[in-house]
Amino acid sequence: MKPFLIIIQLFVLSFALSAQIGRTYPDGHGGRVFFPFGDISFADEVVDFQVGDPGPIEGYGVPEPILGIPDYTGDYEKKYVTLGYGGSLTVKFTDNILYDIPGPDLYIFEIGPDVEPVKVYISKNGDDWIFVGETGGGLSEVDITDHVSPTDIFRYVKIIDVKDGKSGRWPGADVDAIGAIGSSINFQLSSAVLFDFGESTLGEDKDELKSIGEKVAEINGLTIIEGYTDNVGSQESNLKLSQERAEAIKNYLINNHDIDEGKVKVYSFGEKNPVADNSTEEGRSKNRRVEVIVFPNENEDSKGVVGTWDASKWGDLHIYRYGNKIAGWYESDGGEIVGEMTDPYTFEGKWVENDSGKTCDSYVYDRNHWGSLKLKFSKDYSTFTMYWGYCDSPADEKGLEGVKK
Ligand SMILES: [Ca+2]
Ligand SMILES: [Ca+2]
Ligand SMILES: [Ca+2]
Repeated sequence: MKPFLIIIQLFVLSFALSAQIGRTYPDGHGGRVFFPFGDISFADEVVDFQVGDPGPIEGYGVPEPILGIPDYTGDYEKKYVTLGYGGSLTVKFTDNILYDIPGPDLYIFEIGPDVEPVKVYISKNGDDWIFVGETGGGLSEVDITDHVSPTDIFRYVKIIDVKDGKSGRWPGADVDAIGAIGSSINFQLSSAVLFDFGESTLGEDKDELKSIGEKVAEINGLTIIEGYTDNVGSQESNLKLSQERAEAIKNYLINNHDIDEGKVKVYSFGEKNPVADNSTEEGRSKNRRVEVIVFPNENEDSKGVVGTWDASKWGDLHIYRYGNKIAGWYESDGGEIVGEMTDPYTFEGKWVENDSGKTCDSYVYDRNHWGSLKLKFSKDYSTFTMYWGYCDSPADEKGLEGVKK
């Protein structure tokens, strides 16, 4: 029985890690957009929806299809929300956050032939809103740089239809998904599991904390620990308790995992920014929490791989990077690459296509045409040589040469 159990464990581990690897998603208009943290980058909860007037035909004025990864493939699938004329929708990120990175930070996946404009607002707490721009006319990405401070963390996005398209059966903007390109992981820890009521000494159950510690150590970047309480007791005692609990988590992490104390910052918020209703016991329990946000460690090596490459029969290959994680896409057959830099000049990972001519037994990114891929870059990053294989076989077949454009 033992070998069997080990196999299961390895499978679960590799699946959990791959869910965080950056990848590109179709933008609905023929291109692709890279999200450094992959599937978790997208909105997780609908907070508020005010359908516009006139509204869409029945079945399309429902907000939930906007959550998760962009999944609209065409026709009459109900995988998007139609806002209606002047409608507004507020979503929240829970397993990730939005922050400012170089370039665009937020992407609104609008579908349909006409890109109908929406005004975009962001918020830290769901109450105070910052206007960050308007999409439309082919522009779906928003750069929040001019409106925020570098270390600000946002969890809410609101879009409001600007009343451009009134006619037809789908008035207002049609939105498939909202994603944070400038994103990072947000771990939520329940105080009920970690601490006795009103206490700030860690209890016995540390399983969840241990697994978070391993991930924080692996990502190895700036880590922010935020403490929160419910609204029972004085503001002052709640601030103190949330500070002590956040400190307890910090001490556990730096004492038990390979995490540099200088990279960990602690903030206490007391009863501010509740995630649930404080008038019920269930809600108060959810509000008693510690959130751990870890920013990726930017690796300055191998910057030269980023950009557009002329990859002969693959067409243009677009490569994006975040830390050591690499993702990209190429023009032929819906091609996509994903993997990491194993040294400053070597990419190792996978290619995925719609129909490569050979079908694999398993799936990568929902497709069973894939294989192994290695790109060896020249020292000045002007060219690369590709090595590849089908499915699980090693990348030992010499393939095309790429030239930086
Ligand atoms: Ca998410
Ligand atoms: Ca930015
Ligand atoms: Ca959708």
